[in-house]
Amino acid sequence: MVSTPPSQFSSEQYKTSKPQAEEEIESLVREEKPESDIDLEFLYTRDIEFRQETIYFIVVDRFYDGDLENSEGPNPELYDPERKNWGLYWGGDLQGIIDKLDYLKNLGVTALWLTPLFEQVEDLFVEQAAIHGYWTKDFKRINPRFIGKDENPSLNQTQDTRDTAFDRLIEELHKRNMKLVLDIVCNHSNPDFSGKKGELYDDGVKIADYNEDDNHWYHHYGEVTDWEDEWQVQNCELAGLATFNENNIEYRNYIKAAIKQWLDRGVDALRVDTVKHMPIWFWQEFNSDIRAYKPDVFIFGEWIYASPHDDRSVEFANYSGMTILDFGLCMAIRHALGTWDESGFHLVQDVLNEDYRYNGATELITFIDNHDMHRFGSLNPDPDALRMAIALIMTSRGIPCIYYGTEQYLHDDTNADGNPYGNNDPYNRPMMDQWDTDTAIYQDMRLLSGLRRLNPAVSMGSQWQKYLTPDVYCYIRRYRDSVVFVAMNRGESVTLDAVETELPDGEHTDILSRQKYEVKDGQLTEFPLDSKQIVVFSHVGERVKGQTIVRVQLNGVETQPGEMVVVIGDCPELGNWDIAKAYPLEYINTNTWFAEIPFNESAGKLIHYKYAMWREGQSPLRENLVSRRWVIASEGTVKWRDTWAAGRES
Ligand SMILES: [Ca+2]
Ligand SMILES: [Ca+2]
Repeated sequence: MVSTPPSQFSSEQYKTSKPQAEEEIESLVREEKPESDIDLEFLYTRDIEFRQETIYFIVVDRFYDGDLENSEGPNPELYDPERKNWGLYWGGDLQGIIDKLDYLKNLGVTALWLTPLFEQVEDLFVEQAAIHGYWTKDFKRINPRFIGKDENPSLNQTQDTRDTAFDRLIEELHKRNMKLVLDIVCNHSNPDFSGKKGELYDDGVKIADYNEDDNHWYHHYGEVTDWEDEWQVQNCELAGLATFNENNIEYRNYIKAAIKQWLDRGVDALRVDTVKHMPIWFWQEFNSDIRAYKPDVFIFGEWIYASPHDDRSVEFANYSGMTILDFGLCMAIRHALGTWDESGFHLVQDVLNEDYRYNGATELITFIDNHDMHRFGSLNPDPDALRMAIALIMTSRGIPCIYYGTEQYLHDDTNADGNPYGNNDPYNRPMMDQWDTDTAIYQDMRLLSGLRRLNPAVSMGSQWQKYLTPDVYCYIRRYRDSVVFVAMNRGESVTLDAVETELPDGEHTDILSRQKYEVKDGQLTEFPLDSKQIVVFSHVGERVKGQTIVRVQLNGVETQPGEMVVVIGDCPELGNWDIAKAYPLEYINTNTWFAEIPFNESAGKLIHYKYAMWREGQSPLRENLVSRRWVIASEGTVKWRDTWAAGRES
């Protein structure tokens, strides 16, 4: 049972609210209309564009110690200045990240995902301190180990005090046009340590306790025992962590209010932990509320071992209101280039062939390793294999996320057994130990991050396989007349007779090696690829320009070759309902069509539109609905995401 707080309808509160109500009524009967406080920007923008970003994921404690004063923290026994005990804090903090921002910016990083920054339990659980940040004590306070010693919130400071290392980090990031991704956890608080469990605080005030749970903030069903049982996965505990009861509105209000405070401080995006362990309705409500509060926040979730073959993770990616980390592609790359599976690049293409299952495959977050699996370098110490894996995620569809230290070949192989699903935690979280800006991967990332921002084919385009064997992989990305061609070879040196590139004829320069190649009739002929070589050509076509650009994505339309999807509407940009002047969309995959539509005349106005399909030799098929409508923002870039309303034969 969820109890109602007794104070909610106290007479005192009622008295204080009465004059306000009278004032509201008065304002309604006044002749002049009260000024609208509805922010119309909310109507214009559905979500932020994140596809050009290059994300870098940092375990804060293991990156750089920029402030020796805070390292001992509230409990000095949890700190190991020698950095020998892997279960203890090693001193990394937010000042350390600020100190290295120029190193990161120069690497091509445009967004930082940091492990959770919330205040953690200051105790050991199975000989581990909460260095990872997933054992939260107070979602409204910062881990004092990450900010200045005198900025510690328990020293009479609260979340409202906005002059901590966290606020300076946000300021320094934004100054460099970089973004911050806050890692959040809604499923659980903290585990049983020293007889305590699930003690939770609201900006320093205790509000819940697993062992005295009168208000039912937690589920009490014990550990998950059957991972195939969806009810258990959603309601039972993971590794003894106190698991929130999402049916309790007080809990939901607390967690949403906490996250909104962090957004107020300038957070740009959220990475959400353990999304599989809460029902989809919770996430739909959460995302709806968060975006109503801050419309341009980008959100992605961790559905562990999500795959295009797993219906439930696909449903989550399509209907929860957030995209997900692409474990499917990650595992394929780990098999192809980590453990050198004999199927090689076929495994990668097999995953991409399933992209039609996602409504937004170009927004999946791609990666090759993280804090919960062997580092890629532990699977395969060959630096050239790592280079290929990074080049692959930085040029394929999706938004790449690089685990800290990858550019320095950072890895510790203690207990690493070569199993791509293996997890040598905590040894996959070593301290950054060098800052060399001349490594091959540092240089590649810098160039490929530039490519992602310069060429829209990489961030928004379709992906087409052009040559595929287990060892050699050539593909292109295409959007309008922009093209990127990528080739890589994990095997012995080869010469390919002919490869289609869709590039314009003439000389093209590999952006990694600056070597020049000749394209004739759209083909590379007698194309040599050394062992472990990567080649990337970029051709940037004309960019779409307009006062307002609407990025339109349509899902669920089934087309045959020769058929084309267009947008028609009641404004000049959409042909004033003349289908001959409709705006064409680009094919991305069998489920997705996309276009950037420039609006000038109709910027700032209400317009009506619908989709239609051009078919050779037949009359066009229009959507079977009256029309869709939208207010076009007066400037900037916005998105529409629609699903085809099945037409009828005319
Ligand atoms: Ca420190
Ligand atoms: Ca749960």
